[in-house]
Amino acid sequence: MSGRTMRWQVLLFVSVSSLSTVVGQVAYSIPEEMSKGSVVGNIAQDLGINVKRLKSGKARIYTEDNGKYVELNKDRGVLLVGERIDRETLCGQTTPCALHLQITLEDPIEFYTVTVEINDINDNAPSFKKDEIKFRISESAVTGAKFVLERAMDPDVGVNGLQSYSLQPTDSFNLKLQNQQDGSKKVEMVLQKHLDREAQQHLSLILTAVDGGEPQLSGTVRIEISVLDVNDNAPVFTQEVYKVTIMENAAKGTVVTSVSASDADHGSNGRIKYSITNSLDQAHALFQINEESGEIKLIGNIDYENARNYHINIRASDDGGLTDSCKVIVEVVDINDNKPTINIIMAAFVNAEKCTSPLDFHTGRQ
Ligand SMILES: [Ca+2]
Ligand SMILES: [Ca+2]
Ligand SMILES: [Ca+2]
Ligand SMILES: [Ca+2]
Repeated sequence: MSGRTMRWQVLLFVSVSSLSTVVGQVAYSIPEEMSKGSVVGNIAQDLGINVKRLKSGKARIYTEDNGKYVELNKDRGVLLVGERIDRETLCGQTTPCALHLQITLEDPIEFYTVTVEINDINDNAPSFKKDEIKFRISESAVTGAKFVLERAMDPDVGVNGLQSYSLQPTDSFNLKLQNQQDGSKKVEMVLQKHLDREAQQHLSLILTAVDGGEPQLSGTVRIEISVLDVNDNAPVFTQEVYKVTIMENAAKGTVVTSVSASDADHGSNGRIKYSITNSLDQAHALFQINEESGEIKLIGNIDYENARNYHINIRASDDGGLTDSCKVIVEVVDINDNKPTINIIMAAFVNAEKCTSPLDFHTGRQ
């Protein structure tokens, strides 16, 4: 038996009834969880009864609920703990918690009442039903938004019961506790600053509940937050202007260049489609862009004598309708195809290889 468990108090009241039957009562106070056989009190001494009288009077002990928590040792004249007493099982949240016993003697009949108050010890830590609470919170959630958390339970009473909570870390969420009518607390976390999925997709917090016992006990639950995406980023091209050159005799299907934009959002919010937005010139007739890859191909015939450059306006759009634009400047490189003398020389060169006439070459080029 520890020093602590010896600190019980004894209250004694003895009175004499008008029927000459000695009626006495005694009250003890012990902590819960004392081991079987621990002394509750020296009942013979406290009631002023000789130990021999306990035996000759066939002293018997009764309890309201027939429990065997306390037993009478007639040889020693003491009350002993009959089985371990768990205050939480016996009384729940009710205080004070007490066992009510009667001791009877025969020849002559005597009747005593004994009250054993069971004091709480801090033998339960606050606990949560689950190990983990999951939230899915949009990155567009406004600051001040509240999220109800689970409450902890601590079956002990008074200071040994649940006292307070804390939440870590505190950079994104603060803890808000609100007293309820039933004496418990409503536990909420309040968003303190905007979430940004692009910066942090997942947050882990720890909610801790503590009691006020000595030593203090605590319980924790993990709070796992998945930040849901909203379309808050527009596509961004890697360059505002792309400059390329192309030979005026380039064949249809020639890849002119590729443009590229990126979008920090997730899924369809970050899926980019490219398009040519020119409306007044020939760009649509001459160039085609792959809407998925951004690759630009030549689909018509270009002629240096018609246009020395083309400005292709390109738009990148995500599925949410946010856009960016860039310009592709295509410089056409002259290959001197209108100078007959050179044509004749070239034709002669070609003829030497292909055995065709200069006239054929000119006809063939058109
Ligand atoms: Ca307890
Ligand atoms: Ca406790
Ligand atoms: Ca986006
Ligand atoms: Ca986003």
